[in-house]
Amino acid sequence: MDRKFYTNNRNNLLQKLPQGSMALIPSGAVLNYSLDGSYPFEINRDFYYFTGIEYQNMTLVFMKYTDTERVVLSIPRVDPTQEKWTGKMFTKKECAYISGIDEIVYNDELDDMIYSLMANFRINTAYMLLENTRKGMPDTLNNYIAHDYKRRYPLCEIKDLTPMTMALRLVKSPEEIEATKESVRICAQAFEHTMKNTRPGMMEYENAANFEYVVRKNGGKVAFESIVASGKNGTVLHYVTNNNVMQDGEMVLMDMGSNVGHYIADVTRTIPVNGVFDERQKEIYNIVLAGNEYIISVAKPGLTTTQLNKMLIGFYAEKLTEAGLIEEKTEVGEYYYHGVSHSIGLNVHDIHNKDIPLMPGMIISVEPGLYIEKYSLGIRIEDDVLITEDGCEVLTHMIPKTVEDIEELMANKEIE
Ligand SMILES: [Mn+2]
Repeated sequence: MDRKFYTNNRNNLLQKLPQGSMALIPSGAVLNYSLDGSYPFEINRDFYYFTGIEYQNMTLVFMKYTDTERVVLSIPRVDPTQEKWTGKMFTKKECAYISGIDEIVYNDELDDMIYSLMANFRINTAYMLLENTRKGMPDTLNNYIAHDYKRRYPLCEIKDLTPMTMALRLVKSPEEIEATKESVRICAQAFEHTMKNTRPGMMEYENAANFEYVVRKNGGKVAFESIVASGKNGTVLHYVTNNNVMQDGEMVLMDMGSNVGHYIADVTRTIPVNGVFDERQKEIYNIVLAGNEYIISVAKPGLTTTQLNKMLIGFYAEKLTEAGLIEEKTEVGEYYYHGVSHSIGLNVHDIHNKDIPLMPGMIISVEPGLYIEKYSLGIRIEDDVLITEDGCEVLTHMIPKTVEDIEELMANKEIE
């Protein structure tokens, strides 16, 4: 993306901010898990959306007061000692070049700048990224910063910025759609390589490694911990241990994603470990596939993902009754227990509200599944679709998903 994209995004947010307010978006920090070992750094996706810069300990500040609209980027001073350990740090000039922001200050100058605005009552509301914390876990960095502001500026009201950034990020620009298509292209190649090289006796993690190999070789990263779940493991929605042997006669569910330039493809395919479906597998698989195709055929602007999910449940009620798996329509929940769609973008589960009507330019997953423990069978088929003016376009169409196409692909195995 070039800096026009980021500048445009910032202007859109400035328009939404009320007079007398500021918005504060930290880029994130490197967090330790033990001793001096740190978790891999993940840039805050809102920060990235407005700057294109990937570096810790920066803060983006929007200010709007008395006919003034300002965007200030605060960055750490270049520290030559630290550079010897962790590499070159960004200069002001480099940050300006990437983001198009011209007002850049150092972190030790930011507090005074904000203090003077607050002291003059120019700012009465601060929008921050307020996050849900997991039960029993310490507060997140962003919530900590919000509390700190509340303590230092008790007269300033703290509000959640997320609804405003969500409204912008939900609908993808043409550049973002192109970036997603590039991620899909690499994801598709990685899936094809993995599917071709699946055989009985291999470990689930070998499939994850095959997928990751292709993604990384093409300059991407995996978007989330790969799920490779064979046999009954497939009935656990987020099974990530991936340490079982894939047995002859089982199906293996693979929910894996690529992150290329931070745009994400999130795909699930479920295939027979030995390359050929048996009759029962084929029957259940084709119900899920029909559900996937049905939701793709109805998805269009105006519907919500809650409505799509209800339509899928109605569809399943009929098909599962026909298949003799349920007697009452209410029993669908026995075999299908998640939502059919989520928004996709810079985050795998991008910011989204299930009751917002779909709009052209949104990218969502379509991922029906059926999980039947008594058959040791978990099947999910997930595509990524772009909502268009009157329907949707399947971005992940090139990744085989019919019984015939999967069997044909797997018959041309690369390894013995
Ligand atoms: Mn998904």
